[in-house]
Amino acid sequence: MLKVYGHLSSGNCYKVFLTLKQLHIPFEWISTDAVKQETRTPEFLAMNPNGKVPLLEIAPGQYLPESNAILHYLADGTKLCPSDRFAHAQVLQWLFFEQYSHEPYIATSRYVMKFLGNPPERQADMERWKKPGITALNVLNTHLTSHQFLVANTYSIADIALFAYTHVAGEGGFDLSPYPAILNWLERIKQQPDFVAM
Ligand SMILES: N[C@@H](CCC(=O)N[C@@H](CS)C(=O)NCC(=O)O)C(=O)O
Repeated sequence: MLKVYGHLSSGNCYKVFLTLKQLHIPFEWISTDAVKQETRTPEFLAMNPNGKVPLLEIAPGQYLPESNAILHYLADGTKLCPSDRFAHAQVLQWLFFEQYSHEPYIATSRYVMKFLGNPPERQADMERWKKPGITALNVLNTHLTSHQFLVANTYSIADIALFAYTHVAGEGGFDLSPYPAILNWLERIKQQPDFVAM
């Protein structure tokens, strides 16, 4: 059975949890709390030298880190990942967008506010992350103004990857009220079969 090392307060880990649930794939969840440094033990570093969750154990000794690589591994060939070549590439486009243009600003702001208590020494970071975070939300909102879902008007792992930290963006100080298309899309995702909240 697949094993997942992760913590459900992390959006990156929640993405994997939601994908497994919606695909009805059995798995064992091994709670691993990054805030408590449980990803930095010698045992964990032997499995993922990058010291981060989520981590998928496919078979004994066969590990896959990086949330969006895990989503692709799980969903490829299923209803959550289109097989059409262009649509498939568009899914990857949004997964890369999430990791490069969205998560580094929106997830990190949430981490500083929710888990570190928004300390004064991180205010310069918070200020620096605001503009690119807003840009990412604008990109999403503009696309969703004319699309029901991110790719091919069908719910996919692209939506799961972007849902994870967008729906809790407020916890990082990003107000979603100026983005009606995002708010409607978040509601559509919550209506999907076997949806589970974070
Ligand atoms: N790009 C990675 C990011 C993973 C990541 O940043 N994980 C955090 C929790 S959300 C973590 O494990 N941090 C622990 C650390 O860096 O020590 C992914 O998408 O999986």
